[in-house]
Amino acid sequence: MADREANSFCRICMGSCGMVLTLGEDNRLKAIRADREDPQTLGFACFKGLQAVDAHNSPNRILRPLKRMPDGSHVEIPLEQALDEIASKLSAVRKENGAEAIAGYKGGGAFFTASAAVMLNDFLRALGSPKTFSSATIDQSAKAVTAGRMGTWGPGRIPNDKCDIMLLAGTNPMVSVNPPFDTRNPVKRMKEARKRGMKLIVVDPRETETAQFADLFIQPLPGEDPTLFAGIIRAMLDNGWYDRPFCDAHVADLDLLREAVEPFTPELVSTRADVPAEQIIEAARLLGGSGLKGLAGSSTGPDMGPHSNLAEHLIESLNVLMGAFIREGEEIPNPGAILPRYPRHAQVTPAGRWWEQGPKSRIDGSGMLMDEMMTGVLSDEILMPGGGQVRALIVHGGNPASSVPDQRKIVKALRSLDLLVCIDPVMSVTAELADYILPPKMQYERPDLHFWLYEFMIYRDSAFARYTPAHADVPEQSELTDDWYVFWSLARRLGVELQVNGVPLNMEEQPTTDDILALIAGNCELEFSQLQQHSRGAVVNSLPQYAEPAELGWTGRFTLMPEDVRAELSEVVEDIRQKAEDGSNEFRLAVRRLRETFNSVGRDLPATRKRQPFNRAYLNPQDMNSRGISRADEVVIRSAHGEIMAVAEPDPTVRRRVVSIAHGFGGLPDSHNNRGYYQDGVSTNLLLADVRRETINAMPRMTGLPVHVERKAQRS
Ligand SMILES: Nc1nc2c(c(=O)[nH]1)N[C@H]1C(S)=C(S)[C@@H](COP(=O)(O)OP(=O)(O)OC[C@H]3O[C@@H](n4cnc5c(=O)[nH]c(N)nc54)[C@H](O)[C@@H]3O)O[C@H]1N2
Ligand SMILES: Nc1nc2c(c(=O)[nH]1)N[C@H]1C(S)=C(S)[C@@H](COP(=O)(O)OP(=O)(O)OC[C@H]3O[C@@H](n4cnc5c(=O)[nH]c(N)nc54)[C@H](O)[C@@H]3O)O[C@H]1N2
Ligand code: SF4
Ligand SMILES: [Mo]
Repeated sequence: MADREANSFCRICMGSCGMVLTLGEDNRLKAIRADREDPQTLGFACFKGLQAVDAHNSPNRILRPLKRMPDGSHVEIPLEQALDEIASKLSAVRKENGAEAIAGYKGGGAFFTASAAVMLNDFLRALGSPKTFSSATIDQSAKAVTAGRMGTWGPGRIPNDKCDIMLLAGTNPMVSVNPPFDTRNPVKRMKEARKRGMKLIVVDPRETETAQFADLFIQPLPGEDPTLFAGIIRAMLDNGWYDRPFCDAHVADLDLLREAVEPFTPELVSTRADVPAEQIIEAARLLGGSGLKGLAGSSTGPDMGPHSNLAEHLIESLNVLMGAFIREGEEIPNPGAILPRYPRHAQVTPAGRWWEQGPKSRIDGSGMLMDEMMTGVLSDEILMPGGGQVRALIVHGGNPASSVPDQRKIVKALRSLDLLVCIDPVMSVTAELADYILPPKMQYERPDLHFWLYEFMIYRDSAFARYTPAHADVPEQSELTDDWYVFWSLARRLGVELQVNGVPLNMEEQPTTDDILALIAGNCELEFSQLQQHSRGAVVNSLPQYAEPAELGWTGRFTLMPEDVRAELSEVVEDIRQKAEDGSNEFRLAVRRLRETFNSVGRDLPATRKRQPFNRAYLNPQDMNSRGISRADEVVIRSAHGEIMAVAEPDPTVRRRVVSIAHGFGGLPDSHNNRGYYQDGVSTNLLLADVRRETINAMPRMTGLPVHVERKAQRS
């Protein structure tokens, strides 16, 4: 059999790039390229996605289930035996400590496996445990908090391609391929938007690849978003630069907002965030006073800093002030392909504060968001003795030992468990600690659907859906699992039933992955068998949907300054008062993504290692000069919590007093397996504490922290 080509799409990130695969005679992945004819991504693919051949054929890939021996080594065992043993341990934990002692954590690898994206939640719920944690709550869960405190607009925000102006804060979509900007070939979409005249404001401590397109580039100190955005809001309100009719009709408490932002004069904001005062006024004018329609969006920068929920709340308030929403009679761009359609009334659904109902964490009383508990308390949930203490953890496509702040603490917690199971294709730092590692099929070896959980964020202009069959065979001599099979077979062994999309699964006869995907796509207008025929995906429902008028007598309004938000803003005011002049020359840490890795994923691939052998500390060259630091020097970065060593790299795009360094690197701390910085890099989570968490989502502070940076003393 000669080589053959097949269409599929990448499932590493939200980009969902259309790909052309070459399968060899052995039907294994042999080559990959971006699909120029892909209707959505138009020939784009990034470095990470193009490493798929190496990833699938990697010598580092785990090919058979592993069990940890008392001496810490891992030995291969048959899958069914591993599942028997796991089931019996889970059963014992449940009997002894209750269902709540069983928890799960899921990460990117789980979210992007459509058939199993919510299986962990469903499995734990079936067992009677609310304890699903995920990477979402150490990411941008501030967005869910904001929706829950402010309220939401039924038909949604105006689409990107209708924006005359856009503000992007703390996001670099040209590299991260992440919302709020269009994820389908972002560079091309940005160039098109600029060509049709869209104005762009970028707020970032680094002059990013995205900032290079900006008309107005604001480069504040990291961690100052609440101050900066309070200042922009104040300038908008002061000058009447906002959509008054919209706000009169739909905002409950504009006066409270006005009052609360009063202290944030341009002068104060300028000093505190270290940006020119004129830029604050100019941003306010462009957003609200220029007659341009558009929106403000943010990502990890504001959502990981101090007072991240407040920062996000203020940024979203800009959208309300601009009235940046789809209005009555306008079309809903993607009303739902696999997610069900429902009527969209041009009205505000008031703040739901969902976390106030339902189970609460015994650690800090935080409730549930997005059907999950907060990862900020995961370490404590495991370490703190008492009723409900977590004793068993299933990690699905995640790497908490790498991704959770306070690395030493989470590693200590993971080590202390009675049972740790990892569903992961490689020996991640979390897998190193696991009692059982169950290696799954990799992306091109499994049938899949598009990232249906947030499909409207990817397929922005139509009800588009996409299916891919499994194109590549799994490696010879491997015993890999389908991710869902782990949950299905454990549920069966433990005598509980799983449901998919509300439909009970047959627990006697093993379903296929396609059976599960068909249930997930149960609401789709197009029959699943039809969807399977479209190798580049299809618009599955071309009936347009429009924003309907508000319901008669509807009274819901946005709340822009509820009491808890006001209290957080007062804390910021108090902070500023206490150190009125922040004249110290301390640095601040800034989160960032790298082109070549996806969090910890792909780090060990040969081409990646060549470009990013370890995570460099990017510093402004002037700061380096003034401290006698040269390129490739070792520097010590010290926070109030911890200290790491990294290699310095001059980068003029980084503003002064900032150290910009990526997470997702580093071996296990204090372990003999740790190969050291020059092999593995270092975890920035050694610098972060999991205390001083935000209220509601227990979000730790992950950017904008004060750190000290100095050249490492040379040993004589
Ligand atoms: N200090 C600091 N910490 C951070 C961040 C930060 O900016 N700074 N960012 C945070 C954010 S935004 C996030 S989202 C989290 C990421 O948190 P995680 O999702 O926990 O971390 P990843 O490193 O992305 O781990 C993904 C895991 O999935 C595995 N995997 C890859 N492909 C597959 C697959 O097909 N199937 C399965 N089952 N597994 C697969 C990978 O091998 C890897 O171990 O980190 C957070 N932590
Ligand atoms: N190549 C690549 N792509 C990825 C990932 C990856 O690891 N690599 N990770 C994926 C994941 S899990 C996520 S969540 C998304 C994240 O997507 P993005 O949020 O777009 O991630 P970044 O590219 O790091 O952009 C964050 C920006 O915030 C800036 N910043 C840092 N601190 C602050 C601050 O306090 N305030 C402000 N205003 N800005 C600040 C940084 O300089 C950086 O430019 O990316 C996804 N895509
Ligand atoms: S941007 Fe890169 S990693 Fe993301 S889907 Fe596209 S090719 Fe894959
Ligand atoms: Mo993320």
